Amino acid sequence: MDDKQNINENSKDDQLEQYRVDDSGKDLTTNQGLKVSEDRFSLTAGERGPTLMEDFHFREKMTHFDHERIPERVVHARGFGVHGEFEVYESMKKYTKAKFLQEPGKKTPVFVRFSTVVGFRGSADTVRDVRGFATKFYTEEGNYDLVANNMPVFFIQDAIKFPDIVHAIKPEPHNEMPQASGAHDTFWDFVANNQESAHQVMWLMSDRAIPRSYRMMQGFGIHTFRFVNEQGKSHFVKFHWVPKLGVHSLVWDEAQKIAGKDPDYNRRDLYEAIEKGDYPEYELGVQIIEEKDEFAFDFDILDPTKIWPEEDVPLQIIGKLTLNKNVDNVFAETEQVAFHPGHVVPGIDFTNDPLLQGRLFSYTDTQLIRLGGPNFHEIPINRPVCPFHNNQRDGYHRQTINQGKVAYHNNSLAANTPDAVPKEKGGYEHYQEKVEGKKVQARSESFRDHFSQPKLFWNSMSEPEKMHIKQAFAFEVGKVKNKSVRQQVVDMFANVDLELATAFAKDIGAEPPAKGGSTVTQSSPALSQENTAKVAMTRKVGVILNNGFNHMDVKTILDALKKEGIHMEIISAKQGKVTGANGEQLTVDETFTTTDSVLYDAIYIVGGSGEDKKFHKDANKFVTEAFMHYKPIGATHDGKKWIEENDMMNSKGVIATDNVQEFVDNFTIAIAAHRHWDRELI
Ligand code: HDE
Repeated sequence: MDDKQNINENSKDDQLEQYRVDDSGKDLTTNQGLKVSEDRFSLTAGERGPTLMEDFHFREKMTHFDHERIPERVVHARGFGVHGEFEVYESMKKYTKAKFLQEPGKKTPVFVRFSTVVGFRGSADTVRDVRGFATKFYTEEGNYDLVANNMPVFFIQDAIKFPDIVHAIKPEPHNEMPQASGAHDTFWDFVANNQESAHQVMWLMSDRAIPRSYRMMQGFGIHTFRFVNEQGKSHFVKFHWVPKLGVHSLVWDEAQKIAGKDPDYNRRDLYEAIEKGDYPEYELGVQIIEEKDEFAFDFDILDPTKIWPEEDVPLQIIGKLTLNKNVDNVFAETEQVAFHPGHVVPGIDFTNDPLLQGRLFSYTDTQLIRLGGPNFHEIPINRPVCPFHNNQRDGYHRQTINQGKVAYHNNSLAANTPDAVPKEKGGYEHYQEKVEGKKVQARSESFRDHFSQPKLFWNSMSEPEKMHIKQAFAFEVGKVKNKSVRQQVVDMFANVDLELATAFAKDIGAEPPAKGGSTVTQSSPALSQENTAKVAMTRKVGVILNNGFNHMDVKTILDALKKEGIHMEIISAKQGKVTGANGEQLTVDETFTTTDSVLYDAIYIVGGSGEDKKFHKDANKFVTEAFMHYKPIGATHDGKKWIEENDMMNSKGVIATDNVQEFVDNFTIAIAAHRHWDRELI
């Protein structure tokens, strides 16, 4: 094992390089290194006879294949991992001694895995669900894992309920339906009978549950952790990732269609962005509360169903994460990476949040079954980049060859090494929090208020966001077959907001609640996606062209949009080239058959003089569907007639003009706006 100390942003890549193998151009061998002369026919007794046991190559190949699968993660099975680096903006020395957070400019290699939670490994990306956002920092003091979600609260307050919530939301056991969805009886039965879930359910019914891109969603560590500084002083801390591209979502109809048209939509988006050099960036923010203020809030800061409103506890931006490399092999890296909230470094510690405490047990336990034994830390993606030595030995698939005869402590034969390291020299010391109390199975009264913060969330939503939440409840609870469960859900959410509960009660044939509604009137603007960053960069525009298009103008427009960092795909009736009025040609990227309106952020329709009935119909479908999903639509030249025909001329986000500069400017602004909800509110 190499004991190199000079760790930088390339250290993980350098380490992985030792394990990379390029098989191309090589001789075919067995796993024992024997050259193989025949790989198409097994060894048989005669050309028409039975296969012989003796065929070791056949047996080895088939046996390996038979054992290719490992159990998928019990939750977060479907994920996509990428490499990157984290750079510190501001030293956190005042709060933590964690070495990777001390010096501005310091870079640490990271591996990030994004995921959905509920669906099986082969399920669609764009389902309504929480998203995982797990980051492994390969620091000089060992691996630090920030295992986060894209929503800042959780369904339950105590880890003991985790198997229950997961059993309730996963497909029902008698028929294994529905896949990757909470829209069924057992999930909503769980919700109504575990009312601490109210806050997370509000987030789950919101647009946050259908992110446009992993590049456009936040990450939250959820729990309250501790920062501990060199002097041993502790502060409570919450971690946030804030995407530079802003937080943006799909609309529900679109999300469902994408699930069929391109189930890999979110992973493809991330993969392609990195391949194109559009490296996704997220800033790391921390909210910090002093120990003396532990009880200064009207909620318990240990309760994972609560946020710390950013208006009360400001977010301090301290660094930047850049994702800049796709994996070489999804199984070796993404599937085998093993995260654990208990992987901490000196200066980062836990609190008594009862959800966090249970997670500290679950993650190692799950890796033991999933990765087949206690040596998963030796898998290349999981290995720390700093040295690691101890007396742990043996077990399935052990790779390290520990030399010598001493595997115990204390010893004299190896001068009592490997030896513990005093905290002054970097040994981890658990924060010496004073704890006392009777052993009880009970929850503090301070965890009891389940409805004030959901109401704060509701109050903070813009009108379109509120409308989407109502529609989501109507869909999800509308799928529940059991009438009593539907009614219980209505009655529960009446405690949050009467208007909300009444609205979806009507849609699902339940009794509207007579009374209810939390009295909270505050809102937190930071919670609304309307207040997020809005940029056109990296958005994908479908450009509909037909033969006979105005080449000069179109070329100028496409070049100008490209300069804004916008990506375009030319869509036409047939693959090959499309020819402009003056004979110039452009290459067609996709056809009406191979792609779909839902796969673009915006549609720009140019058309062309040579169109026929079929082209007209197909192009019309793209434009009207984009309109229905509130997307920006651009039209120039022959394309303008689609806008007139569909009566879209004066709609927000529809830019139809032959003035090239005006078109480019306004279309770019319309793309940056993401969606034009005014159309929905009419
Ligand atoms: Fe997890 N969670 N979780 N979780 N979680 C897992 O670990 C668990 C929770 C999160 O990309 C599992 O390796 C319990 C909160 C992410 O590999 C498992 C509880 C948050 C990932 C597990 C929670 C998360 C996981 C399944 C309640 C956000 C994917 C496979 C006490 C802060 C990591 C695995 C990846 C994965 C247990 C709650 C985030 C079974 C018991 C809260 C992002 O160990």
